[in-house]
Order: sequence, then C-alpha cells, then structure tokens
Amino acid sequence: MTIKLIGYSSSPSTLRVIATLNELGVTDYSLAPPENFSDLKSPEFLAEKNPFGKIPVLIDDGFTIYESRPIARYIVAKYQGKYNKKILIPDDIQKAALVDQYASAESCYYDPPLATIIFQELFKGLGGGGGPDAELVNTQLEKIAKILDIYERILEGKQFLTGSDISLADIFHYPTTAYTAKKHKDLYESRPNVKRWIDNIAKSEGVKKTFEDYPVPQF
Ligand SMILES: N[C@@H](CCC(=O)N[C@@H](CS)C(=O)NCC(=O)O)C(=O)O
Repeated sequence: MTIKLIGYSSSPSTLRVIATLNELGVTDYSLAPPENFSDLKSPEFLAEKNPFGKIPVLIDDGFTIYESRPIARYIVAKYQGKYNKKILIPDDIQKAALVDQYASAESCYYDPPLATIIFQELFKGLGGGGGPDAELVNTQLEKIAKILDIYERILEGKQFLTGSDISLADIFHYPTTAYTAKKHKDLYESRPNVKRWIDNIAKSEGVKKTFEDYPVPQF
C-alpha cells in the first residue's frame, strides 16, 4: 500500500522525511500537499492528522504519525534493509545511541536558530508577513555560528557525525542547512570540517535525489 506523506516540498521538515525515504530506497510513497495552507488548521486536519496543525504527517497502512523526526525513525524501523543496504540507525546499541545523541543536538541546538532565520527570510514574506526582523535574524546568526564552532570540533577527522557512514542524524541536519547554505555561505564555508560534512551529505544518493527533485527556493 502506498505511503501518503502530507506536506509541501518547500517545507524543510517535509524534506527531512523525503530524504529518509529516498536514502532507504522507498519509492512507494506519494506526496500530498494540502490544497490551502489554512487547511492545516481545519477541524478535520486537527482531529485526524495533527492536533498541532503542522506538516508533515505520514499515513502508512492506516497508521498516522506527525513530527518529521519520529516519522523518519518510523520509516527506518519499518523499511531499513528492505529495498537497499543503507543503514541509517545501526543495530549496535551504542552506535544507535550516538545517532540519537546527534539527532537530539540537531533538534535542540541546530534547528532552532536556522528555522527562525528561514522563517524570517523566506516564509514570512511569502505568507504576506512583511520583511525579516533584522535584529532577530542577527541574533540567530550569532547563535548558529557558536553552534557551528562546536560542530567544527565534533567533525574533526570525520566524514559524518558518527564516523564514515551517513546516519539519520546527518539527514536531519541537511534541509535547514541547504536552505541557508547560499545566503549564509560564510557560516559553512569558513569551517572546513563542517563544509566537508555538508558536501558529504549532499552527495549521498537519497539526499541528492531529494534536492534535485525539489530544489531549494532561492532567497
Ligand atoms: N517539529 C515539527 C515542525 C513542523 C513545522 O513547523 N512544519 C511547518 C512547515 S516546515 C508547518 O507546518 N507550518 C505551518 C504552521 O506553522 O502553521 C516537525 O519536525 O515536523
């Protein structure tokens, strides 16, 4: 049965899920963008899809789940090893715990400043909310710069966060990075370990396909 992914291809959270599907070679899914953005707040959507009124939402075999990172974990639990040999969460308990550690760093420290910058510089204007709040953007740029200094140290001598192979944690970081990589390229290019890491993720087959299919909007 086809997996239904409710979301927009311009949404970094939705791209997190699509990249996971593509990395694992899952092709039997369809992207179902809500017709109107306001549909996310409709009583039907809130009751049946996501009470928080957000995308992405995945429906698989009658099972509905929201929040991009748990969705991706569900996809790994169900489909890893089924279509290709890619391992995004290893069986080894300690290796899996490290994937989780970096996944948590992504959602707690990496995502918040970048998500704010992306909203201010791209989505706020598209939604008719006016221009970016420059002071807020600058504060968030300072925050992410400090976080990236830590990543620069973590990534010393490594191809990916947990070593030589891509994991789910690397994939989680990529969409917000891709959205800011052009406009704020100094953030990434001034840190050689971070730059190498991002380039490595971008080259991974499923991530590459995702961002070829759905190029990042320029802003
Ligand atoms: N933590 C959530 C974030 C979801 C989220 O913020 N989605 C955005 C699109 S990227 C959305 O639905 N925005 C609609 C709104 O906030 O009204 C996840 O990872 O799925």
